[in-house]
Parts: sequence; structure tokens; C-alpha cells
Amino acid sequence: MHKMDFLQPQEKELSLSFIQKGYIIQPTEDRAALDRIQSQIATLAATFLGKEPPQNPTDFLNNIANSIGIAQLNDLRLHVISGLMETDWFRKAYFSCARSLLETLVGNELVMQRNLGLSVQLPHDDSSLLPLHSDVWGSECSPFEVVLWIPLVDCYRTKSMFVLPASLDRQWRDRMHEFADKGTESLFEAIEPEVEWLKVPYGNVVVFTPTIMHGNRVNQEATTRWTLNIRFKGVFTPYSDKRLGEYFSPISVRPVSRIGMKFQLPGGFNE
Ligand SMILES: O=C(O)CCC(=O)C(=O)O
Ligand SMILES: [Fe+2]
Repeated sequence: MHKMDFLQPQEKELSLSFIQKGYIIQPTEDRAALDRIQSQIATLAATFLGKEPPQNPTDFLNNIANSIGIAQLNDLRLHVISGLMETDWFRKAYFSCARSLLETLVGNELVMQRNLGLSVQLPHDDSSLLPLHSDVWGSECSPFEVVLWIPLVDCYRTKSMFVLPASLDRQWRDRMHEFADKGTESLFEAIEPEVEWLKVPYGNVVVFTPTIMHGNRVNQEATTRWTLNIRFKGVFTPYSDKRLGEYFSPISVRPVSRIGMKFQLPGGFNE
């Protein structure tokens, strides 16, 4: 039989690139939605500090270290997270920033993480880092998940995150046992020449597979990093500890799947 692969040329190109690198960076598919999210975050942060909503959200977020120190940072972060969770349009706006990219890479019947991750890293702050890891090392992450990672300010060098591109990740995974006793920091030092710091100007989004090694380091830039991350996967992919209804909610179930899930064979015919 002939090989069957009916993806469109554009889909094939994206798929190949994703398989090789483990991530895709592209402009947001909905700039108004992204700006609305950025402005909401700036307003929530300003409210926490007892200030008026800023005229220029980008400048305000970049320079938040002028208004807050490390001691208050986590409270600010939690305030913004709970504010976003209460914002009824937020999740749909977030999805619309990368809807067709997710549909190409993952599928068109999706579940979305109910919670959200917000990373705020002041310059030179070592208190809220995520050292090198792959989310699938702990058993709770399914390799079927992707992360939609969206910056609210320009992210580059140590103000961003690093990944070990997928093609290299496979080689290093085979050598992991060499680092079993030496720890994660020595593994990072070994892979450091090969990691890529994602360069993501505001207005762009990243989708990456958390199966590859990634993480962040102390932000050595002069301004503060602000990024969001939320996970997506296909509705009918395996669930581990992150259950449907608890960790994930369906966002785009199609009618035939609804019929199929409800359908029960009529009894009595073959009996
Ligand atoms: O944002 C980062 O620096 C790391 C994010 C991460 O580890 C994740 O979303 O799985
Ligand atoms: Fe991660």
C-alpha cells in the first residue's frame, strides 16, 4: 500500500520543525487578545501595589523591580494568578493566541490545563528558578502534552528559558546515567554549550514539548521577565495523575466524539 500522510505542505513543515527542535516560536495569532492579557496583568500588578493601571504595560512590567522586592514577589505573583483565573475571557483569549498552531501540532480536540503558570523573575533574583528538568522525568506529566508559553515582555538570553533541542535531547538522554551521582547542575554544565535560549520578542508565542530538557537561570538582564505557561493535549490521549476534570478541562470536543462517548449498544438483538 502507498504511504499515507495527508498533512498539508505547511503542516508538514511545522511538524518536521517541531520534531527536530522540540519547539516552535511564531507571532501570536490574535494580537488583540495578547494585548488584552498583557494589560490585564499590568492592571492586576498595579492594583497589588496600590497604583493606577499603567499607561504603558510593557514598560511597567519590565521595570517592576523599581516598585517591588524579592520579599513581596510571590504575593504579587499569586495575586496576578488569582486575578487571571477570575477573568472570564482569559482562557479563551490565551488559546486564541495559538489556536491553529496547537491544532496542527496536537489535534483539534483538546483539553486545557485548568491552572496557569506565571513566572516573574526580577533581575539577579535567584529565589524563583526552575533548574534543568524534563517534565516527564517525574511521572505526572504525559509525553502527549505541550506547553503554550507566552511572554508579556521581550524575552531573550537569561531573561528567557533554555531548551535542549529535541534532536540533541535524544543523544543526551542516553548519557543521563553518567550524571546520576553528580546532580543536575553538572548535567547542565555538560549540555550548556548545546542549549538554546529562546529569543521571543513580545507579540510571539512558544509551543514546546516538555519531554525535552529545559529550565531557566538567574535573569542577568536589566529588566524583569514575565511569562505565562499553560498545558494542552488531545482529549483522547492517556491521562496519568493529571486527570480530566481536575487538572485539564475539555475545550474543543467535536460532535461525533460526544455521540460516541454517550452511545450504548441496544441490548436484546443478539441474545
Ligand atoms: O518558563 C520556564 O522557564 C520553564 C517552564 C517550564 O519548565 C514548563 O512550563 O514546563
Ligand atoms: Fe518544565
